[in-house]
Amino acid sequence: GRRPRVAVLFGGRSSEHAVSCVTAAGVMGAIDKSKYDVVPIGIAKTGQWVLPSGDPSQWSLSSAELPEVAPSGKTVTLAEIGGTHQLVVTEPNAVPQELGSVDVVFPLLHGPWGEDGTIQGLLELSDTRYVGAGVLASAVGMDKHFMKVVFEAAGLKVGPYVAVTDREWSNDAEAVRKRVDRLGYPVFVKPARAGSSMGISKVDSLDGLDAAIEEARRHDLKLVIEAGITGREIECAVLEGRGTDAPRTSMPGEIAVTSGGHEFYDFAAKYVEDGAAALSCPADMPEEAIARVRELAAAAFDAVGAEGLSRVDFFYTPDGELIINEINTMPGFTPKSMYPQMWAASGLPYPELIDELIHLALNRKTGLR
Ligand code: G1L
Repeated sequence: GRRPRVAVLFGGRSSEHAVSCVTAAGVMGAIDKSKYDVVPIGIAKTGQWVLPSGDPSQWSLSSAELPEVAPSGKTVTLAEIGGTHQLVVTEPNAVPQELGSVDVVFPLLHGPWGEDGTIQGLLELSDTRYVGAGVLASAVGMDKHFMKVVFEAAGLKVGPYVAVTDREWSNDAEAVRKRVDRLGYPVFVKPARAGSSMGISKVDSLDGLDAAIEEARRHDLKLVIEAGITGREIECAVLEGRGTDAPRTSMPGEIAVTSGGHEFYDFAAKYVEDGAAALSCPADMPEEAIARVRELAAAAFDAVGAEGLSRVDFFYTPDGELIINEINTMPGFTPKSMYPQMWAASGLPYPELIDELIHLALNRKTGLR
């Protein structure tokens, strides 16, 4: 039969546009093209969907200029034609050209207008299958506040935190400062919903709090402020089970920040300075703790109702406690990122991981549809 058509959707309006482009390059470089018909679709920073010109598979973050989807004349739209949704390319002064229907979309988008469930909603409305989490899990995975609420309800241990809305900060900043004070310092001030580590700062005393709040509020008017937790940073990769199987978990990994003097694992440590963050997988932990990490990671995946994949991050405290930090339904996904590396170290190489994710999306039971 014909090869399933896989559209790789990347770029987008968020601050992680370039990361998305580099991720798409990694994915497109590893997809088996004898098995799948791959169609790259770029989203320019303007929001315009385009057929990218040039060769996106060459993009990297180490080059002098950051990769970017250029707005172009070749606009892509999803149109309903004869009862099915198809991709159509429109060029000025040319007859619209049908690209045909897409069997599955790989939505490599992060942040607002992509990771928060909105792209997933668009794909639901157009009856298009897609890799990864659905609308609700994507939205919960994007919101560090509701994520904690869901984890707590599922009996997972989360660290002390306060959520701060725009209304609370605007009407009674002093009450917010008092609530934060009860956490003790240091605290981490974070926008509740923002891609990656944008707008996050560590605050060592009340003196720095207001500035950190104002900085985080540039990214989102809702914030979470978390007590600093002493512990090792342990992560686990989760992959949805096939059919009715339980989620599969990788060996846990540990992030060791080895250079650059980053106080915590921030955007620069993750994406910019080569080798600033190193993963050791499997993490050096007792077997019993490894088993607990894997159980908790699968429980977190189920708690938010994730599908496809998620990376679950924990703190492993000196007294052996595992505190969940967050779930990421759209983790870093270049071949060098933590999620693919943890699977590689657990016996599932990047190309096979991608194949498995596409398989899961193509064979997903759709229920309501
Ligand atoms: F499609 C998947 F598999 F669900 C998926 C989607 C997005 C996996 C990983 C990502 N990750 C990203 O988009 C990003 C973190 C690289 C940001 Cl652009």
